Amino acid sequence: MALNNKRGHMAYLQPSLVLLLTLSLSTIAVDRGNFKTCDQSGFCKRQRATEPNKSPYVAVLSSINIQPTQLSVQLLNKNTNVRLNLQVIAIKGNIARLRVTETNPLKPRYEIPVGDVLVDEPVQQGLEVLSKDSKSVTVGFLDNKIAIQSDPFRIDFIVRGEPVLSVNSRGLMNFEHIREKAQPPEKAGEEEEKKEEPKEGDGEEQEEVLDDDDDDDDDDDNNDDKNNDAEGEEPGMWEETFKTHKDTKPLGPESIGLDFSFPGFEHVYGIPEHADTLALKSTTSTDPYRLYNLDVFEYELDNPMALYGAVPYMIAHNEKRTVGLFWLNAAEMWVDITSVTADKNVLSKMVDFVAGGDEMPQIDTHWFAESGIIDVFVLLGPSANEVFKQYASLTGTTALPPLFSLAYHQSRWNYNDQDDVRNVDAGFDANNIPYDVIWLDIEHTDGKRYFTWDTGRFPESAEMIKNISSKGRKMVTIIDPHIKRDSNYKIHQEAEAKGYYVKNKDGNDYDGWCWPGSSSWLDYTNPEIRDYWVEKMSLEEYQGSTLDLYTWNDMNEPSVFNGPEITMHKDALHFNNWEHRDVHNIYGMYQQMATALGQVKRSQGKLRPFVLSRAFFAGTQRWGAVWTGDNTGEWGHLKASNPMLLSLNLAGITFSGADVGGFFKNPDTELLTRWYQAAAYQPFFRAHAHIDTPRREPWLKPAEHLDAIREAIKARYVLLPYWYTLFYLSETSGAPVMRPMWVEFPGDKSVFSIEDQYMVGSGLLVRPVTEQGAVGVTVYFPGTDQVYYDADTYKAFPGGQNTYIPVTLNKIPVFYRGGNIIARKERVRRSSILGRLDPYTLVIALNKQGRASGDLYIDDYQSFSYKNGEFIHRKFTFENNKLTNSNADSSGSFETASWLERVRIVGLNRRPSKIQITSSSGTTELEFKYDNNNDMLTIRKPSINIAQDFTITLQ
Ligand code: NBV
Repeated sequence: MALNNKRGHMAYLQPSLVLLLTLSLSTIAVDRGNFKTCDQSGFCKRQRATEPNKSPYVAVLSSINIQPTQLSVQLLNKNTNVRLNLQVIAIKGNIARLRVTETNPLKPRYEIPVGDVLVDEPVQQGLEVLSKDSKSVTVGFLDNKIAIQSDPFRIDFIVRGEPVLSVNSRGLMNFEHIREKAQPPEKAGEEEEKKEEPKEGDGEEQEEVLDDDDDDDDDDDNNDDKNNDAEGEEPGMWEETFKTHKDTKPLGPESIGLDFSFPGFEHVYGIPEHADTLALKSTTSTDPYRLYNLDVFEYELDNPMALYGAVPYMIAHNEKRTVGLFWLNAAEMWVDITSVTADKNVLSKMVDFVAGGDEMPQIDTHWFAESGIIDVFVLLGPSANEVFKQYASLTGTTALPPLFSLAYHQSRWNYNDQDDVRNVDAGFDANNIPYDVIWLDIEHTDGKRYFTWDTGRFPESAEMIKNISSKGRKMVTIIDPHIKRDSNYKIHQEAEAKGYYVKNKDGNDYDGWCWPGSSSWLDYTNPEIRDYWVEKMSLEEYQGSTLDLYTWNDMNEPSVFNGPEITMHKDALHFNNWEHRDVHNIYGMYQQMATALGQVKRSQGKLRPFVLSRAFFAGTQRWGAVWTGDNTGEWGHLKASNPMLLSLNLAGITFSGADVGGFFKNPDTELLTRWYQAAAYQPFFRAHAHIDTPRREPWLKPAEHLDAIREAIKARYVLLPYWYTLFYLSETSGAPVMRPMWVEFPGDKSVFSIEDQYMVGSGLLVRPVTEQGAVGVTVYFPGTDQVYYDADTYKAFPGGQNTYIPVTLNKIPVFYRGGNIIARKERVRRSSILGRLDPYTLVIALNKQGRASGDLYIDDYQSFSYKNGEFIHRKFTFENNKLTNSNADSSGSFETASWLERVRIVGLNRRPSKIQITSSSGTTELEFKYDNNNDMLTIRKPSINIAQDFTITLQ
C-alpha cells in the first residue's frame, strides 16, 4: 500500500529521505549513490584506461576492396589477432559513414533496424581512390579526402586541404570482440585448438603486416587466442554487481571505444542530455559525459551525469566550419572530452597547410559504448545549416506540430478531479489568460492502470474533455510504459497472454516495481507490440477518450524503482533476444513512436499527433516533444534550461521545453514570473509542478506578477504565426527553431560559448532574465553590420557590442534583428485555434541597408492536409522602399480569411510622403503614422488578404 502512492518511489528507494522530502522538499540533491560512476562501470573503466599511442590496430591494406561508393578493409588487432571489417562509405549530401564490425563474429551484434532511427538506407555516392601505397590509401569525394593510414591504423578527414577530423589518431580504439568465457586452464588448451583454424588468406595478410611492424611488441601477444583470450581478463567482464544488482553479462565484454579528434576546433556541442553548459566541457577532472537514459531523482546542475534521454551526436564548430559526428548506437555510452594543442607537423603528411605556426587548437574526444557496433556518420557541413540538413537526412526532422501544442500548456501533478479541471479552465478565462492544453498526471487513473480513469474523480471524462475542447482547447493524459500486473487489468491480461512483455534473463516476464506496484514492461522494440499499442490508442479501446485527448509518456527510460540505477536490468531480454543493454537508449523512443502512430490511426490518418516523452534518442524529433524532466524551482535550474534546450535543439530535437516554475520546490513569485517569461520564448511551453508543492496557477499570485505572467503568455500567442512558420521551415530543413548564437553568427568567436541568450529563428534575439532581483541584463548584439530593435519599444541597438538593458518585472529582453519580417497576430483569444482567421501585423525590422525579408506559413493548423498541398507559404520582402508579398511555394494552395491589419516598419529614418498598395484589385492609398523618435512607420489597414500578392510602396 505504502508503495502505491505518490511517495512510493522515494519510500522504496530511500526510506530515510521520505520524511525530509515530504515535509519540506527543501534539500534538493541527487542521490549519487544510485548511479554508477565510470569507475563503477566495468566497460567504462576498461575503455577509459586504454593507453594512448599504443594502438594494436593495423589496416590490412592488402585486403582492401574498393567499390564505386565505398571501400572495405580489414583491421587487425596485433595483440589478439582478431580481425574487424572497416567500411568507409560516401553518402549523398556530404556525409561519410564508418562502420566497424567483427569479421568472424561468434554472435551477431545489435544494429537498430533501418527505418527506426535512420529514416532510410542512406543513399551512397561515388568516391575515388586518390592514392594508394603499402602504408596508406586516400580516397576522395566532393571536397573531401579520407586518408587511411595502415599502421597504426588511423583515418583523417581533410576538407579542401584542411584537417577536420582524425579517427584513432590517439590510438584509443578498443573493440572488445565477442568471445567465449575462458575455461579453467586445463580445458582452455583444447578449446583454443578448435578455434585457431586460420581463415582463408589470414596468414598472408598477417605476415605482411607483422613484417612491417617495427614496434617491439612481444611476439607471444600475437599468438594469443582469437576468441578466447583469458589474458587481459578483468573482474567485471563476465558479471558485474552494482549495489545489490547483478548483471550476468552472458556475452561477456563486448564494448567498443574509439577516439575522434577535431583539429582546429575549440568548441564542441550536443550529446544531450546533461544538465550542463552548451559548449561541452573538458572531462579531465570529472567523469566522462554519460549517455544512458535514466530517471535521476533531483538532478543537479553542472555535471556530466546521464539524464532521461541520449543522442550520441556531437557538433564541432569554429569560425570556418561546422562538423557533426553521429554514432548510431543505442547502448550505454560515455564520452570524454579534452581540449589540447595539436602539432601541425604530425598531420602535415596529409595536409597542405597554408600558413600559421606549428600549433593549433584541437578537441580530443573519446567515445565508448557498451555493445553494438561502430557505425559513425561524419557530417561534413561545411556550414551549421548544412550539418543540420545532413543529420536530418539521416534521422528525420521535427514533425510539424499541431498549433495548439506550440501554445501554452497548464499541468500539475495532479488536477484532482473534474471540478478541479473545470475551475482551472475557468480561472484562465476569468483572468484573461490564453491557454491551450490542460494536463492530467498519474492520479487520474484507476490505480495507475493507464488508459483507465479514476471514475470516482473523473466520472464523465469524455464530457470533461468536450467541455475543454469546446473552447478550442485540448487535454493530455499521462500513459507510462509500466503495466500493472493485475489479472483484472485488460492490458496486463493481453500482454501476458500474448507474450508481449520484456523478459528477464531466464525468459520469464520481467517484473519490477513502479507506480502501480508490481509491473511489467511492454517490449516496444518489437514492431508487432507497437502495432498492438497503436490499437490501444483508438477511441474504442481507450474508453472515455476523445480526439481532443493527447498523450504524455513519462518514466520511459524505463524507470524501474527497484532496478539497477532505477532502470531495467541490462540482461533483460527483448525482441529477437537482444539484451536490454543493446536497446536501452532507444526503448523510450519506441513507446513515443507507437503512441504517436496510435493517435494518427485513431483519426484515420487525418490529424497530427502530439506526444510528450521524457526519454529520447536520435530520431525522437519525428515523434513528438520532450521536456527536461524533474527540474527544481531554483534560479539555477531556470538558467540551465537555456543551455539544456539549446543542446537538444542542436541534436535535432527542437520541440523541447522545461517545466515552468520547476517541478520540485516552491518557486517564489519573482522566479515563477521570470520562468514564464523565459519559457514563452522556448519551443515547448508548459507549467508543471510536483504534487507536494503549493498551487501556483497564475491568478494565485499578486496582481503585479499575474499581470507580468499574463503578458508573457500573451507574447507567446502574438508570435504563434512566427513559431508555427519556424516549425514548418524546420520540418523541411532540419534547422532548429531555438538556436545558439553561433548558428546565426558562425564567424563571431565571441558568441561560441554564449548560452544565456539565443536566437528564435533568425529574427528574434532573446536574453531571458534568469537572475534573482535583476534590474538589468547585458546583451551581446553580434555583428558591427547588424542592428537590433527592442521588441517592446522598437528602440534600435547597434550590433558589435555588449549593451546593458535595464529590466523591470514585466520586461522580457527580446529584440528583432534587423533584416527580418515577422508576422504577428495581435488579438489574443482564449486558445490559439480561435484566432486562426484573425488578421496579421507585419513587423518589418530593417537592416542597415534598409532591407528585410521573412516567411509566413499557414494551413489548417492540425491535420496532415498540408502534405497534400493544402497550405500557404508567403514570402515578404522589403527593399527599395517596397514591401512585396509573394508566393514562396507554388505547390501549396489553401484559403484563409486572414487579412493584413497593419504594417510596422522599424528603422525607417524618413517620413514617406505617400504610401500606396497595389494588387490585382488596383492601387489605393494607405493611411500611416510616422514616429520620429523611434524611426517607426505604422501603416494602417492595408486590408488585403494575407495570401494575396501585393506591393506596398513608400514614396
Ligand atoms: O507522474 C508523476 C511525475 C510527473 O509529474 C513528472 O513530470 C515526471 O517527470 N513523474 C515524473 C513521476 C515521479 C516523480 C517524482
